[in-house]
Amino acid sequence: MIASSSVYQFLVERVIHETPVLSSLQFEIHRTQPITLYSHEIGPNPWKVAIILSALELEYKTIFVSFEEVKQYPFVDINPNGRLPAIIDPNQGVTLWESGAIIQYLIDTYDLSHKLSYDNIPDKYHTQQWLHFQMSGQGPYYGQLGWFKRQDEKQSIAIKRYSDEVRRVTGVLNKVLEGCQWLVGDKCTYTDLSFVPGQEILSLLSTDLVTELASEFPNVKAWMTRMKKRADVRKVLEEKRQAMEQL
Ligand SMILES: N[C@@H](CCC(=O)N[C@@H](CS)C(=O)NCC(=O)O)C(=O)O
Repeated sequence: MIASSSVYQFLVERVIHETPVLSSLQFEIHRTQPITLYSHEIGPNPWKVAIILSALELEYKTIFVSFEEVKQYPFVDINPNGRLPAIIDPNQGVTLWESGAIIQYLIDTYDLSHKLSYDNIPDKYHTQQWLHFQMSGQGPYYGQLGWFKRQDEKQSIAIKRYSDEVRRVTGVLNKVLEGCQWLVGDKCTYTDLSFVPGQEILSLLSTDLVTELASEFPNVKAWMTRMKKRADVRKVLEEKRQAMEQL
């Protein structure tokens, strides 16, 4: 039964993918039941996923889970790592955690017309490369800066280490964006969008750092401004602002 429904799904997707008229209807076909996004009001990682869901025009419902609840049952049945985000996609019977894996899944499953992605080599892998950089560079270093900044006992060596890393990561992005609008090719992809919540969270950590980065790295500033003009990004950032207000 499972095998035949997978074959059916595969055939439907091939027909949709290879038929331009049907390709434009793909979202309607897939948009049967909303995807559940387990999120947090402040933490940036779930909001990366929210932006991709919105950019793909997928219906989703958000469930906020506190940092206490993430480490307990029943949430650890969804994500044994006790972190956010996680998703449940009832349309495909998929439960998934780790924001990079979730984004890749959403792109592979629902971006069949490559609105936010590429299917050519090397662009397909260059977009993945930048997502890995977001996950291994921006995500952890910015997260650690946030953690050390929140402690009552300030560890200046750790704060310096992670502020320097934030500056280094932003510098890498600034260099590659010189003369370019987007990280890969000529369109805004999922990988560009995945950097938005992380860069935005800096304003909660240090206004001085934000001011310094804006003047040192104008390409990153312009890139963020371009993305924050998108309706989907604006909508999600506004949802985050409202969610934080309710805390
Ligand atoms: N690599 C993970 C990181 C997830 C992560 O650290 N999420 C934060 C929220 S943005 C969290 O759940 N923190 C709870 C905790 O640290 O206990 C991902 O990208 O999904």
